[in-house]
Amino acid sequence: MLAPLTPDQRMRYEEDGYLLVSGLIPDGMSREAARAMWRILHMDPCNPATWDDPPPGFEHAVGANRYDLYGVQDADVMACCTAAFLDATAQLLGEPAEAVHCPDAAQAFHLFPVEREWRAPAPHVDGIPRECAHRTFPGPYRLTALVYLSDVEPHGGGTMAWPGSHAKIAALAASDPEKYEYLHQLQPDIAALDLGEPVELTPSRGDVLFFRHLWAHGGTPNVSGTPRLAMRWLCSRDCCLRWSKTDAWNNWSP
Ligand SMILES: O=C(O)CCC(=O)C(=O)O
Repeated sequence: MLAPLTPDQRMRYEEDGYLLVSGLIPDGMSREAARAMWRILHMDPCNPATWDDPPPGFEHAVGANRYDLYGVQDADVMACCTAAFLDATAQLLGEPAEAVHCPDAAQAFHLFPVEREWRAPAPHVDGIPRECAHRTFPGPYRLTALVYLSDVEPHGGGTMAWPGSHAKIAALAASDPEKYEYLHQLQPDIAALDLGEPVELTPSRGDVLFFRHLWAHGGTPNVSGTPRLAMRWLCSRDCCLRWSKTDAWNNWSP
């Protein structure tokens, strides 16, 4: 086991509910993964005129100008799932490295520029769609990760983070287990909690954001001139069925 995280990083993950690990994906690997994403998008990173053509296979959320594609298995993208990444995952879970299995695909989710005023998003936790009927405890996942594949400047689509929110949200859920049996029942009452001041993350290419179940976060509008490229891992194995995403893919849930 490489044990890439320091005791201080592990402590911050426990306290804050998330950890942004700078440069966890080596520079050359994240560069090739970003190139692969542009190939898959059929767009030229240097030519904004190509950013308006709908890329094949992607879902497009018009308001956020966000493009999603499930099941990316390009070799340069999958190479970002390094031994160090898996070992960092194991460290945060407090488990031996062998306990963490590899994902077998990625979900690309890229935030393209929008022309509007930047506004902070409302906090949410993951796993809330009503149709998924995920129970609040133990939840569909223990830890998940976002991998950034571009450098993000302020108001350029960096994820909004609420440090320590997981503990406050868990306390709310535990205060009335019947009322908050399912995550979709808990989500509406999160807005009324005092979660403290959020932090707008400004990650760089190759950074990884790890976060735990019930940690509040939000996607922000990208009002910069540069697309924000990112991905999270998917898995087709039965062990990840508890956080199913599409017919073919589950969210990777180590
Ligand atoms: O795009 C982001 O930065 C955050 C995405 C998000 O909120 C989510 O995946 O639940």
